Amino acid sequence: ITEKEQIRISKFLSLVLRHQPELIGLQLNEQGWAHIETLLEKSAAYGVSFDKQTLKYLVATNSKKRFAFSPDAEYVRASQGHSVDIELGYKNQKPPEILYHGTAEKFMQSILETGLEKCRRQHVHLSSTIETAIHVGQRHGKPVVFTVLAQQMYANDFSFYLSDNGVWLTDHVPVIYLTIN
Ligand code: HQG
Repeated sequence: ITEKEQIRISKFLSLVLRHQPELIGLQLNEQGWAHIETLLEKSAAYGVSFDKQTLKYLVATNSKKRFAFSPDAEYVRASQGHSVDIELGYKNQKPPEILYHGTAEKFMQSILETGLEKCRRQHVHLSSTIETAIHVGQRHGKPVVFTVLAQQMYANDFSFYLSDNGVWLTDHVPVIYLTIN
């Protein structure tokens, strides 16, 4: 399998496991899991063919570990990044003192007015390092990084979740907890 093909299938998996399962007639369960055999069948019928071996390889080698298998290895899901309404089931836990959010300069003004919103996704995504935040921000334009006073938020009863692939998630970050890095 070529690298180009790997990227194509990974992007397709992000699309159907995070945003549009209905595109191929796939159903995710309440925790976002897709039955692997069904996923393979429906993908092939849609014109994106890959076997279980390839799926295992992609899940294992994915640069951001975006996908995970269920303990019984019958199901696969995206570990974060969803726009579809599912319940990932991560436990609320105490975050590090500081987390970072990378975004683009063009969103700065709006963020300083309303805080960080989840927009199309199910959560606001936060990074534990500035480097990662810069990468996330670059996807949208000239990057800027906000520092989030995560532990202060937690002390004030905001919930934080750590995804299986190390991304911190929360529902909303009010402006008072934000500074520009
Ligand atoms: C911005 C990638 C205006 C927010 C990454 C972001 C991440 C506001 C954009 C994951 C705003 C939404 C998520 C406000 C937030 N006004 N703009 N009040 N509040 N925004 O893509 O965090 O590669 O939905 O700053 O690594 O960029 O896909 O979120 O720029 O983990 O696996 O609205 O996606 O992972 O953009 O990225 P996104 P994100 P993957």
